[in-house]
Amino acid sequence: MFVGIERAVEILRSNDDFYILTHISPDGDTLGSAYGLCSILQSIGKRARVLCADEIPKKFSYMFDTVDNQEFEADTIIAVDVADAKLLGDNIKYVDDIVLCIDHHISNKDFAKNTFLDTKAAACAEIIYDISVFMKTPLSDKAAMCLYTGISTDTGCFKYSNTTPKTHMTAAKLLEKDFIASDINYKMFDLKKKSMLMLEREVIDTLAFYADGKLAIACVTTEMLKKAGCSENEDLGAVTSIPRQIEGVEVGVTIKQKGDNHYKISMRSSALVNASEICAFFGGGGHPRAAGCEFFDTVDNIKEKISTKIISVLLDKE
Ligand SMILES: [Mn+2]
Repeated sequence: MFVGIERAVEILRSNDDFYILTHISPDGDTLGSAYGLCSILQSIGKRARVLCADEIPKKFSYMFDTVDNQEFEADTIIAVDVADAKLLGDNIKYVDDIVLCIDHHISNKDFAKNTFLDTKAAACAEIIYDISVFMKTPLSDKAAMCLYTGISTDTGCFKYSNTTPKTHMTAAKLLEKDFIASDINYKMFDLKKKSMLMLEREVIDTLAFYADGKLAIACVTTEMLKKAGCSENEDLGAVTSIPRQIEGVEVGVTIKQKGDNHYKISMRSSALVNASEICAFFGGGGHPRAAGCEFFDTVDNIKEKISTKIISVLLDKE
């Protein structure tokens, strides 16, 4: 059931022992929201722990020590930035007990008992900040750093079209706290491992263009990950953005291998095309400009299916 901030806050206030679940392939927003909320709850004397079904990439490790990580059995389960129960990974075991989901995805499936959804928020971390203001809880420097990470990463460092005046005003409030935002943004956006640069070179070689260059499709196979020296669960955000960096490309697609004939698709689009709708056609979802779906098929078949669909959408726009 969709609820407002009052009900969300009532759930947070009236309970004491929380698990905060993130989505799998954790990003800066799900982690920043979870650690930020964890801090806030701990600061008002509650017990809280962040649980992620996947290993957390090292570049986010600075968020670990922002909270007290002691283990305990929770009685209240919350999910943050999780649009669909299947994104919980192994934490799906908690699904029937999730009393509150705080999210900003338009594709949110309302799988929790209560869902506080704000689709205007650029990041879930923006909503966590609103909650802290509503609750009048003190926000520590460390919590602010986590929430800032969420907002910065989900807006591509305030570059994406989801960035609103409120996004900037929230970030400005957070910047009043004591943490070094430029260090976070350097770590999130500029710094890369040598293996990732090698992988980018491989991925550029796979680029295929369709519809007079309006559609670009790139591939990342497990073979390529191995060759470049990347691990299987590497954060592929950098390669996912390659197709849309090319002039003239309205839709950029990255096909990422997950297993034998199992691939995940990341789609990034201009305002011309709704990536969320295209991905929904293939059983996926996401945001209008950034969405994803999954296929059990060969790369050639996937390319064929996706390009046919996107070309027809592009033709409709002409
Ligand atoms: Mn998010």
